[in-house]
Amino acid sequence: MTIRMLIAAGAALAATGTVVPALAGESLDAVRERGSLICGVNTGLSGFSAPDSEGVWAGLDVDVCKAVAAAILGDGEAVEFIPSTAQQRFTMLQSGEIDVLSRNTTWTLTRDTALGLNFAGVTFYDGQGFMVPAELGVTSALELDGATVCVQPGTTTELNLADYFRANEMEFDAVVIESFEEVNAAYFAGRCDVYTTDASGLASVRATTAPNPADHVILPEIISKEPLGPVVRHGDDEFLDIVKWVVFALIEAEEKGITQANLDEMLESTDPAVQRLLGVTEGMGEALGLSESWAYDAIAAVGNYGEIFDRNVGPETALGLERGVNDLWTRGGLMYAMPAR
Ligand SMILES: N[C@@H](CCC(=O)N[C@@H](CS)C(=O)NCC(=O)O)C(=O)O
Repeated sequence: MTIRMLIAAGAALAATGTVVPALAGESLDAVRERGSLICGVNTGLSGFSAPDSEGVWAGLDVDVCKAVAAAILGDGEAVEFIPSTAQQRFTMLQSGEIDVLSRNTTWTLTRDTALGLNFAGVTFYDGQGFMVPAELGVTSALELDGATVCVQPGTTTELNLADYFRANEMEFDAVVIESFEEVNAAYFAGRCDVYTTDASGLASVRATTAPNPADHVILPEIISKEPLGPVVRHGDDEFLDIVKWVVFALIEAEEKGITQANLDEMLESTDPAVQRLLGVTEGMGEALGLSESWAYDAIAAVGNYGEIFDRNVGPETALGLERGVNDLWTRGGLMYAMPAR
């Protein structure tokens, strides 16, 4: 055998022989049989997941579920949304009541291990902040010694709050309320001096729930890292792979300039990476146990990551968030898709 023949044989193997057909895991089978994805969301956090007056869910976390449903079933509307409080969410996933949790949930070590769950990526890099009534005249979190703080249980928020005050030798009284509606009502009724949660959550609560948003100030300190993303159960690698690669596909679509509007033109692209992602070159779908149009269908349903961000939480929305660290790595942010090949 010549060296040339060896290289050719190796290339052929790399192209075909190494692909092990994906075994359909339990979750994928269940979603297919049911004809819909059951997605756990929150009870109504505008920008991330909230129902409108007709009960139609919208938000960044909602779009992630729609993208997964589109990739599996070819239909982004084939999703049933189940609301959960912070405290209920992990039990719902562990018990099989939901297939995937997409609910501003922070990726932490214990959730990813001891709780029997797997995080499938990061769809929003966040951090915890504080909001106070402007009339208090507070300008820094370090002035909050002795404050009463409204917080929801079962959150990283509650834990970071205690860490931050202890580290800075400050005292606080927590007002711990499970229901989101009630914790908001308590803060706006003046039952606590401070509201703490993820900075995106503060922006959402201030823009959509405050009687007058200008009456509330979000303090400059960000006291934690809150990488938020979709979660699945341990023990179903195929389903984990699917959710993970759908998230990457949405990011890669933005990296490659593929949008909901130009998707069909992009089928003509001569870029091999675009051809692979959109299934023009076959193989990625088969590797995931899905149809070759999985990424095409996901992007057709909700657009690329940047479109999802802008539509739900970006500068033109009520939340008015900048891309910041959620921008693509090529523009100085953290969003980076692993290569689809
Ligand atoms: N990212 C944090 C906090 C998540 C959280 O539950 N935040 C609250 C406050 S923004 C929330 O989403 N509430 C909405 C609800 O309970 O429906 C975590 O994973 O623990």
